[in-house]
Amino acid sequence: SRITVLSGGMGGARFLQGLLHGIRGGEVPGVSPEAQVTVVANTADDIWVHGLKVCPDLDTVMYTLGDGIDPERGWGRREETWSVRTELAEYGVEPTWFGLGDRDVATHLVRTQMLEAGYPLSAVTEALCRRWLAPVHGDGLRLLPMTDDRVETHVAVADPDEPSGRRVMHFQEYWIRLRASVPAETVVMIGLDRSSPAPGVLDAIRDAELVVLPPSNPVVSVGTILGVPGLRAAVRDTAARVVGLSPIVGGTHVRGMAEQMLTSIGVEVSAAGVGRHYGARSRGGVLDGWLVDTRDEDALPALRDAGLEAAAVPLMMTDPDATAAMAAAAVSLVAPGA
Ligand code: GDP
Ligand code: FO1
Ligand code: CA
Repeated sequence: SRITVLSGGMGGARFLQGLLHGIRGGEVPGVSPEAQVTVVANTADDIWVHGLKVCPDLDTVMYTLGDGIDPERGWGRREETWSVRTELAEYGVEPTWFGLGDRDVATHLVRTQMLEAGYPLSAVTEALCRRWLAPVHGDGLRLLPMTDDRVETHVAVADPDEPSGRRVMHFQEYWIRLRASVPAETVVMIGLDRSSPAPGVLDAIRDAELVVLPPSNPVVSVGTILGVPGLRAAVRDTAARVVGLSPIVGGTHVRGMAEQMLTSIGVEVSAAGVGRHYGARSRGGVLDGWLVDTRDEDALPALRDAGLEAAAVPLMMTDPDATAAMAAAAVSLVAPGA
């Protein structure tokens, strides 16, 4: 089996943990335990801080699946220390709001040096994953950036102190410093329209038997991946079955800022709203099936009217077994002849 997952950071990483746990345990019907899983990760969160290139979603997936993640924070390294961050703050060097961990700095130094030596982000990611993924997953798991080109999500918020009445900032500042506590008037993905899929990405979608849109942020994680020119069409046209799982449960996100992002693009903050936003492939969208939480089962008729296979199952990723069950439900929802 060949499965390709379009992932953001924490939500996608947690889903992947459960998916791999289930597959390798032979608990996902119709998927061989040796299935090849390819992750296409969002890179529009990427940010240059203190001269270092930080790739939050790539690193969150890499650390989570390599067992280096801090389980409480859900991002950054376990057993982390913050001396570099503290010293930078002592110098008054901004951004002091960015959580730069000492162990994490080594990852950013390796990445920045390789980029400056001319390696594309995909080669850098492959090199970092030789440490983090190969020992645990062998060649059964591949992590690809959605593009090697620079793409950054920026957010405009109202700011009366600005002559224009608004201030544009990097998405990381909107999330980390403001905690998405003010509405995002506009979300722009700088560079997205002129980016190209990274090597292997289109083939990973075309050659897959199953493409999964995990419970990641539909706007700034999956939305940006689908926004890379050629990607949406590749998903729409692949011979693979395409299934998604809702990150919205009971009318709001489980964590993070999907509610604010969906609102800023005018999409209803509901499991049905997101399912319709992605759309059925039979109607020009990207999905064959859409999984919602049991709390949202009243959305099933509308989703089916929209041309989607739909089912309601427990959708809280409380532990790898629960997530593996979600993954198995997603696979069987769109299994050929389902
Ligand atoms: P980020 O890049 O770190 O924000 O992570 P993602 O974009 O991959 O995922 C963020 C999304 O995961 C949020 O919109 C959450 O609602 C969703 N999420 C987190 N935990 C769960 C869960 O247990 N179940 C579901 N259905 N969604 C979840
Ligand atoms: N998230 C935070 O809430 N606070 C931070 O200080 C922070 C720093 C950080 C550093 C490296 C990294 O890979 C991720 C980091 N994140 C932090 C998570 C990051 O903001 C993610 O992009 C969010 O989960 C939203 O996508
Ligand atoms: Ca992210």
